Amino acid sequence: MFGSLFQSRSPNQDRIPKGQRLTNGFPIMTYGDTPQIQRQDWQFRVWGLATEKTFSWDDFMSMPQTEFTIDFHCVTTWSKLDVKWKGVKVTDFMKYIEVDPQAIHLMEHCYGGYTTNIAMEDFVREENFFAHTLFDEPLPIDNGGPMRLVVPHLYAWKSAKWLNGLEFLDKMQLGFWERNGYHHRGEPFAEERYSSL
Ligand SMILES: Nc1nc2c(c(=O)[nH]1)N[C@H]1C(S)=C(S)[C@@H](COP(=O)(O)O)O[C@H]1N2
Ligand SMILES: [Mo]
Repeated sequence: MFGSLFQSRSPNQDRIPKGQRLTNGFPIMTYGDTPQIQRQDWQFRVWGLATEKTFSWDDFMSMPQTEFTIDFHCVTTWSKLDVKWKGVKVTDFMKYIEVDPQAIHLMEHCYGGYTTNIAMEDFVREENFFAHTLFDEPLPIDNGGPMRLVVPHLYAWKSAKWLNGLEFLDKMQLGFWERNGYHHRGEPFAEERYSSL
């Protein structure tokens, strides 16, 4: 009896968090206008509790490049499996900057003004990337091109599109959606959808 029950489940069932449904397309989720930034004009700055430093597109291209395939979960209940990207691992990028040990949290900043916050321990993980390529094509502007962050283990609103800066902080501050009712962390398998603060 249990055998047939389990067989009727799709093999990917375990990869889909509770309350989520599979999508085959790639829905575009953007609040506000889409900033138009060319690669040659793109700049990326770190500041706050880190030595201030600005990186160009070429700086990022000279860092180690890695391909990765991940599942992507939006809090509005769609999940997309096996999304293929290429970019710079956060753990590799961290070798190029100097962070004060007091920094325990970050704000992700974007062209257009979007922000989202993330704890240091959620940010510096092997599976997190600055992504510039999606399914072997330059990252489309609607998906955050030229460069976005991808944080697979949290809801996709933490994967900031048109990323242009990281502010290192000694305490948690809330980003755009987090100030507007969403959870400060946003882990899909724990269904951390809405704020409990
Ligand atoms: N700058 C910026 N980044 C953003 C958003 C946004 O509105 N602005 N939306 C977030 C949300 S809610 C989701 S689900 C994903 C969607 O990424 P996609 O449009 O590539 O599917 O981007 C996230 N990053
Ligand atoms: Mo989302």
